[in-house]
Amino acid sequence: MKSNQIYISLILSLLLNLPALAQVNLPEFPSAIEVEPRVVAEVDTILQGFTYQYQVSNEDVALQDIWIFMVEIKTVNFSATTPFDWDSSNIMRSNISVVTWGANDFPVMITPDSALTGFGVSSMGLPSVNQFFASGYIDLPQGEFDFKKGTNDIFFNSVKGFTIGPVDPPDPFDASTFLDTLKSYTTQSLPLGWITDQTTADKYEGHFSTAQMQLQQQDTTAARSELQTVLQEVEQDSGNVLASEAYALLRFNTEYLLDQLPVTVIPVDIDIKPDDDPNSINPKSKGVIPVAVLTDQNFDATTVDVSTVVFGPAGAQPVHNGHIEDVDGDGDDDLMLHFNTRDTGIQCGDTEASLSGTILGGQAIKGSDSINTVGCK
Ligand SMILES: [Ca+2]
Ligand SMILES: [Ca+2]
Ligand SMILES: [Ca+2]
Repeated sequence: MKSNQIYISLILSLLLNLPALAQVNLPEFPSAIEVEPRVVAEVDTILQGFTYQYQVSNEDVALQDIWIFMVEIKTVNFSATTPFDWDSSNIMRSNISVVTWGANDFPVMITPDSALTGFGVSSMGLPSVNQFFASGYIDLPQGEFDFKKGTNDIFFNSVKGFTIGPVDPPDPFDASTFLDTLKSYTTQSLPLGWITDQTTADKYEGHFSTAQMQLQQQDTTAARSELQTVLQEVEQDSGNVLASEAYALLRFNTEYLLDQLPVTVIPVDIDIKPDDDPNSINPKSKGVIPVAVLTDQNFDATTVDVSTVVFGPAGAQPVHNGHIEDVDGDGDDDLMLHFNTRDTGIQCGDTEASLSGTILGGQAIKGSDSINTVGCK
């Protein structure tokens, strides 16, 4: 261990652990708050969870170098990466858990009017509004000190602000409560400058309120659609009216919420080979298989988004845009589609084939019909 590392460990332990002494005529414990930290956080998805990357800068008006940077972490499952010649450790005290980065050497401290990247956290935890703390370098005098109230507490003797960091998803999960959290992230982002204007904040709060109302009315499909709109808008707003922090809060929490909301699938009636029963299919045929999507009192087949439709185990796409006709002669309009047999993936011995897709507006549909494979010897 380098001597300066020992020194840092000593000061960290002083900052964290020493009881206040009530003696007179001792040198005061130095203040570590003469720093002007600005923190920019960006979040990316990885295979399992997220990476949080922090850029820490120290404004030119600062009088001290930043040599300790801490971010609140609201989960126990995370790992940290550090800039060159910095160390990281985890501290849990008084219900606040932080990852702590400390500079090992003078040249790597964040001097006034400079910035440093490389502070990273990987976690399954979702982005939330978390505190950060930054402390200035203290040249400790020798001997004992007079501890003013809190000066031996790094959570006190540091400059605090807000950034984003991971939080465990709520357990048990309640979608409406989660939407309250999303609304509060929107509200908190405005004064922090992560959302630049009230109109944008109101827009997102409106989406979340609407989704909440739709869920109360058991309309999961409408709520999902409202949340998909949020995902489209955060992409458009990213970098102009949304800073990276608000983008991460709104996007990744909305995506998480969508994952928790069940996709409802409308069951539809299909008729494979409308003129045929049983529906004989030769899997080796170079021809097409006609499939009708039928309209009934609960479902209008003319609303099907043909571009989304797939048929058979291999998911064949229709060979044309389909046409509307009353296939079954019951007086309402049905949708007639054709699929190349060889694209369907239907194999000898299969007894059923399914068609799926969505209607215009996004709701999923699925229907199946029996088949009888021939020409298989
Ligand atoms: Ca048929
Ligand atoms: Ca009908
Ligand atoms: Ca019909």
